[in-house]
Amino acid sequence: MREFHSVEEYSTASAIKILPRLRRARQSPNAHHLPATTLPRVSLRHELIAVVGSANVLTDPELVAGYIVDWTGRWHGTATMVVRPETTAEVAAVVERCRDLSAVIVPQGGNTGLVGGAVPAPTMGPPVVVLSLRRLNAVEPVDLMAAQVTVGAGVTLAQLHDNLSRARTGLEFAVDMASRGSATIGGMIATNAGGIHVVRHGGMRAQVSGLEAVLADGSVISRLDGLVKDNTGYDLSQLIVGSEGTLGIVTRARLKLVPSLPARYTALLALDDTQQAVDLISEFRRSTASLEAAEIFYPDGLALVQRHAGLAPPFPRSYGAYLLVECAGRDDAVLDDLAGLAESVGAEAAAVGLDGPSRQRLWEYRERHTEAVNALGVPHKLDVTLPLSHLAQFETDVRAVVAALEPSATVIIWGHVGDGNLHVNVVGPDAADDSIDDAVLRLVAQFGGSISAEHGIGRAKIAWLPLTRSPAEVAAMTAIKLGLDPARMLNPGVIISSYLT
Ligand code: 2HG
Ligand code: ZN
Repeated sequence: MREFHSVEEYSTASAIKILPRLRRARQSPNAHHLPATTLPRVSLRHELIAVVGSANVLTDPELVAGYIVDWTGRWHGTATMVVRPETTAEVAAVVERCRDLSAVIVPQGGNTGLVGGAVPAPTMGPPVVVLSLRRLNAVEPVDLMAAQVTVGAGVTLAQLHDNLSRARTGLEFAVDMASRGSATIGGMIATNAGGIHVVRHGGMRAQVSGLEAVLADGSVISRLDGLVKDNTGYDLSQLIVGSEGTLGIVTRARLKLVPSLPARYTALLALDDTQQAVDLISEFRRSTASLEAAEIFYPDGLALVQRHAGLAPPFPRSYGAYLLVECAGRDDAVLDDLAGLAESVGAEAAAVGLDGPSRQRLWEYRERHTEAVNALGVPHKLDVTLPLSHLAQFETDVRAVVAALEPSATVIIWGHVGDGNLHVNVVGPDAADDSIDDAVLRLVAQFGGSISAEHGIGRAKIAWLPLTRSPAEVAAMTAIKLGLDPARMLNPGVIISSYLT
């Protein structure tokens, strides 16, 4: 492997001049229909203080501010207060008090979501309580026999990874992603988060053995027994996975673990285009079991990340597309897998990370895209999946579609190529202007794709749900929502549009 050059060989690029962030209000197309309550806010506040204590009911606008705007700045709203319970019983009591006083609840984990699903809408009639789950942050001892662990909803992904690595059980949690430091397990379950290992292990849904959740009537469902087989009616845990806080509030989860794989190597391959990446990965997947991640990005995104993060270029010249591949296994046989792939593109077009720091340097080119784009302005984020057979054509066409509508827009694309999942980020159009979103999502539907791969529907994509879900499916989802939450108290205006009810 020594003939492949390392990433440190090239000089450091200068830092990007960061443009000021646009922070404009965006009107929600989905006004809430509950009648405004006449009860004074103060009684709701007193009721909630009685449950969680005054230190955990926030009404000071400065303290509330961080809970009512999302990370991109595109989604923000108003809240009467933020409440921070510590236990499932407290969450249930908060839900009951809110129900009795006709307040609505916006559940929130690490607030790293990208579709506005964890922050309130700008205008809601009734009092709005942001219910932060971050204090439910216990990691219980690993169940070695079952290879499972039970954690609180507020545990961050990084906390879980660190905890498992310190426990030295030989087990790890399969899901990983760039927002690991802040994203919470509860939020990741609510959005059915994907991340970088879906190609091997699946997303959050595949890792959830069962969960505990508080429903809109304050009742608690708890499926934390860890049974591998359980055919006793509807799988309520899986119904709540991906429901974005609209059916129940996740408080704890029992997660499946996978064996840690000590041999782990990463390669960055410089390619001509998306089709070459799709072809390489499809063939590689057929011939090896060690593929752990297959990520794609493009020269414009790479240049942006280099300037933003002050990183040296990975190759002496620019290429049409970059494929980051990680393989993991029990021994160095996985290095042969990766070496074969690298050799197929030629030594000059492959950089290999053989140890932690060099792998990390390669991952930075990929993982720092989100922050680099955010530094340009408030992005339109379009997380989409396509059939692999159409991915390359979509990547070409989507650039043309955006350029035709908004020639001055900056389009940066990256994603999880092994999953057919691209993150189309568009900076330039006003945050309230949906015409780019509309054109991109219609193109996705034409190609037989899905308008959300791993980020969810939230408030951002509600208008386009019928593009890729049939009327019968939307009606069934609405019936489930109204069956479990007839007053539409849990995260109103997310996933299910209020005009359908
Ligand atoms: C990623 O894969 C995340 O980097 C975020 O899903 C994508 O910022 C985005 O658009
Ligand atoms: Zn992603």
